[in-house]
Amino acid sequence: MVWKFKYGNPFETEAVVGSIKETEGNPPFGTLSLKDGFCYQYELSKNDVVYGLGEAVRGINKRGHCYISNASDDPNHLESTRSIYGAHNFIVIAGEKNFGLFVDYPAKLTFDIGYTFSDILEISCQDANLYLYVIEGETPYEIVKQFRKMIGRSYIPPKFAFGFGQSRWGYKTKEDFRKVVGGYRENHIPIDMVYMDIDYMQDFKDFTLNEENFKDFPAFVSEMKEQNIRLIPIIDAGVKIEPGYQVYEEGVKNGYFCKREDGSNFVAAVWPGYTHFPDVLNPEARRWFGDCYRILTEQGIEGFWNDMNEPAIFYTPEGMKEAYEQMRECAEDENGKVSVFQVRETLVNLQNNRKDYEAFYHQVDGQMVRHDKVHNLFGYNMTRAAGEGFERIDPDKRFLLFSRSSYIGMHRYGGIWTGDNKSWWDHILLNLKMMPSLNMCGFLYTGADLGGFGADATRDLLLRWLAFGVFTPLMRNHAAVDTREQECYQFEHVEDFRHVIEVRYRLLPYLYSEYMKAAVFDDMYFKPLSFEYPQDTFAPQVEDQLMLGNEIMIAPVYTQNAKGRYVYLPEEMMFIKFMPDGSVYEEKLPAGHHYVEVALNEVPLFIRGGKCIPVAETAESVAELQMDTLELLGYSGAEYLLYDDDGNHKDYDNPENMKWMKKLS
Ligand code: MIG
Repeated sequence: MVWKFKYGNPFETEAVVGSIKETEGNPPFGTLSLKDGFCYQYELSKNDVVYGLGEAVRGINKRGHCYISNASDDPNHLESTRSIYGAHNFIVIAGEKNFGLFVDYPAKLTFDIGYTFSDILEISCQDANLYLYVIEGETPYEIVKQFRKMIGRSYIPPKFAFGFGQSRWGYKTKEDFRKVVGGYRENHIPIDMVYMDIDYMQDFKDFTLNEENFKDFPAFVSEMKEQNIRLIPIIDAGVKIEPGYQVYEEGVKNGYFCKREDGSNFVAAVWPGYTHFPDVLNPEARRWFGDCYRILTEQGIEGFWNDMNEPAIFYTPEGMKEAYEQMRECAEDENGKVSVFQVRETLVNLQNNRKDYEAFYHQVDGQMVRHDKVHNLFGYNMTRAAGEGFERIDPDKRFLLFSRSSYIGMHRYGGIWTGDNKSWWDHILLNLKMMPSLNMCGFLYTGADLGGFGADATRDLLLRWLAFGVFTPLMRNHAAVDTREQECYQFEHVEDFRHVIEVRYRLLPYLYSEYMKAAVFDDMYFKPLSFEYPQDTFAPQVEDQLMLGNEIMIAPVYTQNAKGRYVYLPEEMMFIKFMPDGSVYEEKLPAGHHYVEVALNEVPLFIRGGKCIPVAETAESVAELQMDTLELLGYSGAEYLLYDDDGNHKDYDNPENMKWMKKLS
């Protein structure tokens, strides 16, 4: 059962597909006030759990803190951080009553989930112009499935995107890329993708290539493809202001950039220096920006990552002018009236300043819409631009696409990566907790920067993180410039890394099959334990284990120097470890609490009672995977429904993609 309420004059975000009849009046649960903006309250019962919010810090159970939907380029993902890149306004209350709430509102929105008062859930925002959806269901899992039907099928990447990828901010030349590919191929560590960060561009101009370093780029793309490597370039939101640069000229000529109130093009500094933002909320401009991707697809590129699309702003000329004035005042000031600290504050606040977001406009249906009113839709529509562009470029082909910023609705066009985490043990756990929440909001193709983006990775951290990353649809090692090099071959005993990544490829038929079933049937790939075991009293408290697909549970090790971990089994399961010598350790464990030993170079998982999973022989790339020599692991007599297809086309609903397999002994 779904209720849709309309308050004021909402902006059409197109998060929800298809039409749902509107209901008049008040939501069936909780209380609503429209006096001072929008304020919804619900009194939580003692044991109620609150799920959702997609990309956010803290637990799978979101109760006990305050979160703000306000797409932000913030590289500090701390417990106290209230906003990061995504704005995913969907929560599920589970307990006394079970219901979901989706607040379709593209500006700043606050979720106070038992923060101010421990039993009060309060959702509030300034303008009461929004749609509120209330979804009732038997269980939180049922509610999520209903919601997922409302928002449309999740994005499906090509199969190669389920391979392993290496990235680093700082690769500049063909030689840099060849070195990375060589490092993997020579050590026989499987890999399918190498990511190109901003340094491949000429002066950080979107859809250009550095003229000196990437002469004859199509030949280089083929050279890589011959080794089963896809190059995946980054695209940033800001288009460099530079007369003569084609993308800039076209945007200016056609009025496709975001405008100031006076109609001039809004200017913001990002990596290229001063840029304009493509007005991706305007369908015509979106079409144009999407078509720009063709410049690279025509050279053989099959995947992209969209960055800086909150959109991030380093500073604007207006902000800079004020800051200079203050600096001058401070320098000339003899009575200490302007403190240096005040100046420092001003300089820090140049970045991602609210004032700047209030100073530009989008053109939607002939109306000028002030950016801050629709702020959370920028990354969504930049990625939608690309996704719609690919449909025109080649309607039968799947492209790899993921974004940093997002809003619900974007899940139909691309995946996301979770942005600038750190090489911290805590962030392995944060990575794990975000995954099911993201799945609830439709984002299935997701993953974190494995090994951590900021700070220096250690060998053990990377190994443990990869042993979790084996299971995330997007499996990418990425790091920031000036951090310790963390490509797998940079560490001693490379064979351990080879083994862990080989397990990814061995499991790929299963992981791909479960991903595809989740996408095609609007289901979840990662689930909290409580979704599978709604009657279990411990399950809702488990925050460091996940159900994956219908057959397995995962429980990664995420503490340094640990030799294993405690794990909770809601039912009997088969404990599996992929051992470094290629063998598989199996042990049936009864329901309950256990301590399991897991060495740094082993990959653990648990097969649910009576189930089995397909496992392949390892391969060095997805293209080399043998699908005709699959073996089944798990309980004898168990059956498994395998989904498979060619991985490139969109024939998802063909019944021939599914076949039953049976484990005989
Ligand atoms: O201001 O392109 O999150 O993955 O390496 C930093 C450089 C810009 C932020 C992305 C990160 C990427 C980096 N980018």
